[in-house]
Amino acid sequence: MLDKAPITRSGPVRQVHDFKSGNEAAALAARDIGFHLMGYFPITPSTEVAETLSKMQADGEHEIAMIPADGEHGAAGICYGAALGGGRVLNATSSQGLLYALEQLPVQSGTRVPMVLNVSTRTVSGPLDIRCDHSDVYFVLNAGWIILMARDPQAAYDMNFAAVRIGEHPDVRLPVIVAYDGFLTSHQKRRIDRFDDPAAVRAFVGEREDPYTALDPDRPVTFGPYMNDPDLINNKVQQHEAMEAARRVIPDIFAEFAEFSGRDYRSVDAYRMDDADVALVLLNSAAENAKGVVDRLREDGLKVGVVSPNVLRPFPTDEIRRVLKNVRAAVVGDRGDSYGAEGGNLSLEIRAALQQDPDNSTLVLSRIYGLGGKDFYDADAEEFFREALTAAETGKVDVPFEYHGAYAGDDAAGPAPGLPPIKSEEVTRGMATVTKNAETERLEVELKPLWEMTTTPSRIAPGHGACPGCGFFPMLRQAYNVLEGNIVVLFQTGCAMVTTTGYPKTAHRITYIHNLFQNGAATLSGLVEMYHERIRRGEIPAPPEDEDTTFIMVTGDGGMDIGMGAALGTAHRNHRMIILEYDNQGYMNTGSQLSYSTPYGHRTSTSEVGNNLSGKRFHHKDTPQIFAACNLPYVFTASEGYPEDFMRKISKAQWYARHEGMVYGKVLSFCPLNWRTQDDAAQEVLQTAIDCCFFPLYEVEKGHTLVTYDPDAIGRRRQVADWLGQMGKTKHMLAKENAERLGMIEHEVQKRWQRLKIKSEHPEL
Ligand SMILES: Cc1ncc(C[n+]2csc(CCOP(=O)(O)OP(=O)(O)O)c2C)c(N)n1
Ligand code: SF4
Ligand SMILES: [Mg+2]
Repeated sequence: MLDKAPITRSGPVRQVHDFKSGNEAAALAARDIGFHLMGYFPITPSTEVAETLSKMQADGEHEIAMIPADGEHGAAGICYGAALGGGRVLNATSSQGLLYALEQLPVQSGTRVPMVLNVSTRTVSGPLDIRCDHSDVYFVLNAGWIILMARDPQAAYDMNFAAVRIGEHPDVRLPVIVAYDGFLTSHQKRRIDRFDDPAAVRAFVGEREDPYTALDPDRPVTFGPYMNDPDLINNKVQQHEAMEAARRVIPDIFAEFAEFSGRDYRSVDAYRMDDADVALVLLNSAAENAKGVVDRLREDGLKVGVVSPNVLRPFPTDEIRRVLKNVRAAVVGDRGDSYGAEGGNLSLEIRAALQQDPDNSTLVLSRIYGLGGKDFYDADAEEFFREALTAAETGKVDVPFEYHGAYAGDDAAGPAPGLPPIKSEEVTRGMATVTKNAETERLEVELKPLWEMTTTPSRIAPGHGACPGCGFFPMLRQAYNVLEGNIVVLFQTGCAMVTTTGYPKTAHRITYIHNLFQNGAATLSGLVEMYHERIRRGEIPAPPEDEDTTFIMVTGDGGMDIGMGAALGTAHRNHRMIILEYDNQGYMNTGSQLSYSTPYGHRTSTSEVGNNLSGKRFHHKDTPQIFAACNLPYVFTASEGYPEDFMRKISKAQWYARHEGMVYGKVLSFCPLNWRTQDDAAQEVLQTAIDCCFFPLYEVEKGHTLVTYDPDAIGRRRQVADWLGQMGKTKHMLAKENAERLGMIEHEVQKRWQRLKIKSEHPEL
């Protein structure tokens, strides 16, 4: 909490050294600024901002309301709504997350609602790669947000303070992005100085003042009215003027910040540029690398320097012209291509800035470097300088645009083959026989003995990158034992995807597709329809009856948060496919953040446990009931701990997907790493989850619910507390001070179980 001590503005404020990564520094700044609210959704490498704040919140270090969104689009909406309420708002994201939020960004800038968004930059998909480049932040250049660049953890800390002041300036009133390099800055710890005088910080950031808020009953306001020509274009003139105002305001705020902190930022960072003949222009951490090379080349008498904008929007045109005025040649390195434009965005904008200056004749070479986290070494900077020196000497540019240190690959040198693709005949062994009971109209399944199933080759090859004990693979193996014929799988992003396909290898011996986990269901539904359409047109052979290809989307529980909209759309259209969710109760692939399926009170890296907080604060999502409400032909729950039950259900799922429409199945799937158990504890933990009725096994077939395992009926009912005591992530719930929380989850579990049993017992339900 900030205290109310008097403040002093003379000279740098009291500060302490710390050793922090860029993400941690951004989180510290958020704490020190005292934002009202953060709306967020995890994505590597920015997740740590929310995680760090979550831990701090649990320990009572700040009072920021932390709202876990259902996806970045939701997070952006939460932030926009909160900012309309007049408080200070924060978000952090990267890559696909930024793109998923993109649609909301112009809404916010267009209605002039300030907030701060930290972007830990990462390459955009596809293919998926989690490491740094600037292709994500380049996408938002047209979003109307101010964009500040932060070259190291110190700058990530500092720019957050500047961002609040710049964005909220009455002449500006725009949202602000602070962008720092994923991993290179977000994860590398460096020494930083952080403020140690809360009252002075409070005085520096001041109070947010909004001309209007959505929370003032005395002054109702219409935000975002429908607007047409000519008002819209006039409105955009105002938005343009706000950016122009930012151009004036930014140097003032930077100067104030310099006085406050002792750290002097300019719109353009110019290193040894006073007499430079050639320059290298780079963004963020690569520019820092290049400074060492400048020092070395200067020792050889070469007049070189580095230029690096600290501000991308508004683009510091005048400063760029000034700093490059006497430079004969410059290499502009872009960590992101504007495909087809013959230059990355930075080089295009620098060329445009110089072209407007009649006194400038700097030759510009555009180079694309470091995509997808490709390292940028001293040797790379040196090569750029040599190219610029050659251009300066010869007075001409031989290669205006080029990819640096990369090539288009060699068709002849494809990846070494792994196991050969598997043929449908090899895996169609009749391990499950599905028949319809004429009386009940339900499907019945007869399974071959388990030992016989071991002879079925798997559609997934041995060898994957999952943790020992991971439950996903036994689950998939069980499904593949009984599924017949040709299968096409689509995996949404998550552990199962990441651990089975690391280029150039794939563990899939059948056709596999990846799409991001917000849109897999829609993607697969498109493929399903193309399959049937091409059969209808005679372009691909019609399969014999009962032998249609089966399309399965494999998703984690997280995918059923962010991807819920696409999945529900798919369900309502009733495409002939299966959605198979392995529920490990969290976003495990990104380091165990809470999903909406995470049970109440469970500890995750965004629902931390401390003196002030005790795990997740809302109950787990009842996804099977949501899909049941879509009136699908078949919905089921299962667990890899009950193979025969699961295999019966997945066989029925295939029948329904072939004959009637969409199936959804949720399978409780063991995750020893993040549940904090022994690797071999699956059987015990899953059994208790089922026996305590937290995870009931049931199916909803043509609208009729049937509990397929009733622990009450066979005297195996256990307490929820027994299950919670088996996992490190939940042990805290058994502490005396958490008795009320324990009661809440017990109550919820019992309530849902009772309803289910009533449905199961009633012939109409
Ligand atoms: C739009 C977008 N936001 C966030 C991410 C980061 N991300 C990738 S996988 C994942 C978690 C997936 O959770 P879940 O579906 O439960 O699968 P699990 O990792 O648990 O296997 C997240 C948050 C992303 N790739 N794209
Ligand atoms: S984190 Fe969990 S779900 Fe992911 S691979 Fe490891 S055990 Fe499996
Ligand atoms: Mg999960």
